[in-house]
Amino acid sequence: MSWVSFPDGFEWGAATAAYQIEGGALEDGKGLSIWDVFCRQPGRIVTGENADVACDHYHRYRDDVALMAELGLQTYRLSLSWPRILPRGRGTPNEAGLDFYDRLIDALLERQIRPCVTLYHWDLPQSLQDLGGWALRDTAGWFAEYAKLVFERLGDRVSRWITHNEPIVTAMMGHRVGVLAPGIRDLGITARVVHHLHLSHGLAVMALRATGRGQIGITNANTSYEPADGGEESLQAAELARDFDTRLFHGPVFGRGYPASVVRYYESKNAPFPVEDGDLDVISEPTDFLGVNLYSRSRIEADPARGVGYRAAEPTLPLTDMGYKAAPHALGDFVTWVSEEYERPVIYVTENGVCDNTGPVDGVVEDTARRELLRGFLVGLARAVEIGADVRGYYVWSLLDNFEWALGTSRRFGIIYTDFETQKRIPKVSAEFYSEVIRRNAVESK
Ligand code: IFM
Repeated sequence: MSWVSFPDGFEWGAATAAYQIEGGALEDGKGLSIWDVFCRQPGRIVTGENADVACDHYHRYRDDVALMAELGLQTYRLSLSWPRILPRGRGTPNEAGLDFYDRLIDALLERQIRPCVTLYHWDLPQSLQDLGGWALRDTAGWFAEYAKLVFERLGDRVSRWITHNEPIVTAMMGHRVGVLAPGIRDLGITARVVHHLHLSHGLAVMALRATGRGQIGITNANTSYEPADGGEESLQAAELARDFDTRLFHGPVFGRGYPASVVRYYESKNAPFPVEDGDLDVISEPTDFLGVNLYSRSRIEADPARGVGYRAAEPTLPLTDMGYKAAPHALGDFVTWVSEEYERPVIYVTENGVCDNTGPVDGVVEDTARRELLRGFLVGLARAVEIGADVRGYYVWSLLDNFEWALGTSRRFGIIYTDFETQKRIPKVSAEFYSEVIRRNAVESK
């Protein structure tokens, strides 16, 4: 048995998102978000649930912060609910909402846990959706105003900010496939949403710079793409997959604009990205780090019959309870790829985790599938650092089992078990494993 170490100063954390854990959905002046509305539309959530209560973190945040301290977390990634702070998305702020985040951040700091705050993890104020949502260019400006408000209010205590969580999911799942809020299926709208999300990111970065303090980046959702075989066709197909999923969301931020193959595809469908003069400069305003979310890999092969020219090949690995390929090497592979592709940015792994629905038996949750896959991910990450990636920290997804969007509470990602009836929390075997990783700043490679 040997241990693989991480660099001194490497930060260990856990991540959550407001709508997935807070509850208190209709309390203290909070406005409705697109998720509050979406969950009430019949058939949208497989379990028929909503997250009005979720993990009840809105009322139990102090206990949850105490659990974080017991785990030894050094940092915690949370997201702000925009409609809790600005019930109508703009205009007069809700003091009670701001006060909640004040108290949460103070509770973290009292325990020496560094907050990392995401501005947007998918819960757009419904009032802004009613005006057109992310398809409307104005929404980017309103996002920047919201960002400025929270930078002013929380920036004395928060030094790590993330503009968007996984804009690809907002754009594609929310507006192209329509399985997440706001449930739209329209390619033209998707192109507008992609561009306005990017624009809003750049405007928020500029707003933070104007305050003269704090670090900021964006978090993208990623899959490690591998050609299905060594043939030239599969190699090219994997590059196309990277264009459509990875470079579309990294390229503009790193000053490379939209990939030509993707622009061609969208224009051929009469769905152009609505780029105006100067937009690409705003979007590529330099950031301090790149947030990497990664859960799995995909083997890619050519498919000339599909407009995009590629498809996912049959999986060859076992699947997790989410249906993702259990690919321990994927995290290190992707981090190495993205580091080389974009000239070695500072990276935080802002989400990585495993869906494992194992429940308690005699009060113990033996989620060994999660533990072993996490171990594999971390060993791969340590190797990626050894060979040159500048990774400064890691946030496991997730602190707690929570509301997994359209899948409700049917899928569990937490290292702490949530009993949604009683709100009892039980740290799982994976939590013990993670605490040891944190203590040693190293992972055992078996
Ligand atoms: O729960 C989500 C999270 O909100 C965004 N990234 C993926 C997680 C697991 O599906």
